Amino acid sequence: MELLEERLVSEMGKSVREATNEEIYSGLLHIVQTEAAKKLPFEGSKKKKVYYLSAEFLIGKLLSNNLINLGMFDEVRDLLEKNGKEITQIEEIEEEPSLGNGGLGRLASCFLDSIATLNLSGCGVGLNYHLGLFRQDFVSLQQKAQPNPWLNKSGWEVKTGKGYDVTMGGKTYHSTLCDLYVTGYQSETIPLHLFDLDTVDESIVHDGITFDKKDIAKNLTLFLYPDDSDDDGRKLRIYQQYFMVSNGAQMILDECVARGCNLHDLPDYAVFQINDTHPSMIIPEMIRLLEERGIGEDEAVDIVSKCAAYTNHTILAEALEKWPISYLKEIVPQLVPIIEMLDDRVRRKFDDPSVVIIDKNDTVHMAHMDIHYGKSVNGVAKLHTEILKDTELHSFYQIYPDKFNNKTNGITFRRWLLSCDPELGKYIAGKIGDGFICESEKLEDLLKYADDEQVLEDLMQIKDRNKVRLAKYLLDVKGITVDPDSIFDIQAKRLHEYKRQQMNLLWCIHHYLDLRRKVQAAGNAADTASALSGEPKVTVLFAAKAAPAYVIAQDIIHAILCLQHVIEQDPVISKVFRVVMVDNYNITAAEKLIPACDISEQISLASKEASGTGNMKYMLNGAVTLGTEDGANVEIHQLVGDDNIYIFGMRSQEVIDHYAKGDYVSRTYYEQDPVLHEAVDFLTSDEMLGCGCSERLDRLKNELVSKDWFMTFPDFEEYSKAREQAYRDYADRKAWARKCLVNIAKAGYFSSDRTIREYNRDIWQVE
Ligand code: 26Q
Repeated sequence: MELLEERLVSEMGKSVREATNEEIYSGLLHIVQTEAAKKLPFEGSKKKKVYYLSAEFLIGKLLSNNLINLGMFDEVRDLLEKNGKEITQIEEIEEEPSLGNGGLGRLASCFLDSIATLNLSGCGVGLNYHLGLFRQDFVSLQQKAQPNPWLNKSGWEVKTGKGYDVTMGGKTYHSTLCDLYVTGYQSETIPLHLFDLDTVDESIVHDGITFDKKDIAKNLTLFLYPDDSDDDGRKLRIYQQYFMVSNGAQMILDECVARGCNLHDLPDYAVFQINDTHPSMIIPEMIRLLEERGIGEDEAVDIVSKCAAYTNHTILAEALEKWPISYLKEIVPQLVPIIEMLDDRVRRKFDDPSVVIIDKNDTVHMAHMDIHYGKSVNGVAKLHTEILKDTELHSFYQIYPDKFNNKTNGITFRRWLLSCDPELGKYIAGKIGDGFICESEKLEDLLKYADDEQVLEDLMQIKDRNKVRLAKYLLDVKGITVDPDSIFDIQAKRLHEYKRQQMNLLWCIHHYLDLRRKVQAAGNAADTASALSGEPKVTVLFAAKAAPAYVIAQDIIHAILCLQHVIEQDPVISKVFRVVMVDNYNITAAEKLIPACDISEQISLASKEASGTGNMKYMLNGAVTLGTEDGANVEIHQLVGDDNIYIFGMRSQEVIDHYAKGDYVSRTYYEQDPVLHEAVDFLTSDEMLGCGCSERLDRLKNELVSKDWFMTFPDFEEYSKAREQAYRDYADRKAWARKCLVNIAKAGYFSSDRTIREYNRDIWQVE
């Protein structure tokens, strides 16, 4: 204690009591950095290393997480308290590094935590975006995207002084490399290498997030994924990707040579995990660099094919990256002959147009290159991997059955339990010991308390306090009032039609109309109060960012905000039912929402959500899932059993069959189901149009009635029934608590430590 206080005081030059929150933050940051650096492994102590290549790392705030991993959190919290300060206020100083869009980027960050925790030899490789994923504001009930700087105050980045030359579009750029330290839990630190360009100029951004997409020297690492709705945006994406992998490949070769590799034996020194196709150009780039260093073509292809491994995160066709070869000729002409050579080898071996790399329209299929020239292809949940093998990648599965494998996603329990819900973490440790933190399946020991009334009540009280904590956060930070004494039913994730926020919205409309009918039937004021007295009190929380170019997603956000507004105008109904859209969903908001959740909405159209990882976070924090048999929900269902989850809707095979036959007609449902009809019509009712934009609301209604590509109508009735059943069950506090306990106890399987052990066992084989 003395030591920490002395260090902090000497960092700040004043006592803890006198210091401002900013000064304490900086002081702690320096101490954490020093401690983290001491735990970097000695480079060269282990031969083989995994390079986790990813265009996204959704890191989240670092201070508390690092304090926990370094075993300093409690000491720091107590020291601050002793001096009249609160750790939560210090946390607020930090700007969140949002260098990712959603699931894929957050997964990459959880994986680095687990690689470090398991003391495996590895690192992350990515880009140092100056502006993270846009900040979302709501203006006139619509999403407005604003720049999201994080570097100014950060201080977490360590300039390495290293850098490489990268030639693209006829010019050579010299990179700079900064590292972030990723601390493991009571273990080593590993680096996240983020490449950058010194000439990037934040002042070119204007009017929200608009900027000159052609000025590569100024914009290369300016933004996470610029809008790729136009050609210049798409080309900038290729520049970013190549910059990332060329730097990465040069660094890998340097490091391996320094560890004693002679390049012929590169597969004994390096494995690169390709996180979706965004880093796929590492394959031709590495072949090019090996050839430049004197290795023959056949051998270079062979070496790279033994080092590369590819993870697929989506089966949505529109998200599979395909680039016109003309773009590559313009930006990375040095790779084109290599990609053509790789394609030629495929064509000579297989007489099947569905497995070529360059198709008849001169489009390059990045995933195809990964599968032919990587040693492993994995999906991210059992169902997802089966669908890849049976349908999307079936021809490849027939050629390379042994390359395909499943790695069900996981989450780090350090951030997603210990850090976001410290009270629950401590409580569990008090009951079953803290072994579960690293041996997650020990959480099952909690099951022995499944019928212990005291434990069940304790769990509910922790949840109640988390709901109060969320209510306070929403009020302080977002100016939103919610009633902690209501069911918190939450859907927080990127806005995408396949995730079906619009189906949740339709149910909310339906529920509102039902309540309104009950109030109207009651007539006078005294009766109104009793008309709603038996109703469950429910707060539906949405949080979602929509890609700026994704029009219908913006429309859905607008419709949710309009409904929120309409209900807020109704003082009677809003006592028992509220819809709240939380702005600017990010890791920080997730860490507040998840511990406070009662019902976790995981309602994607079956077959569309590769895995989901939010579903796992809610489960671990004692929420009950309301979901479809999709992604990892299937595995959650198997683990907790029918009584501890609410499953509804079409199964994946049924959905796949409908798409194959093209026989789904949404209008029929609209015409035949009066409840659905009424809810859909409300989108363009006088109340909604009174505050909303008719163009957006008309378009959304029309989209649903004439297309509904993600089949919300056929699932609507079962969804409503399951949801209403969950609300009724919630009334039995003890029975509900038991469901929460079983969910927590069974969540051990979803630790990213388990996932990373499997990657290492089956693909990486690093020490
Ligand atoms: C592709 C082409 C052009 C522009 C952008 C993209 C692009 C960008 C981001 C494609 C995909 C992404 C991100 C995908 C993603 O986050 N997928 C999610 O990955 C999670 C981790 O495996 C899964 O849990 C989710 O189910 C999956 O949706």
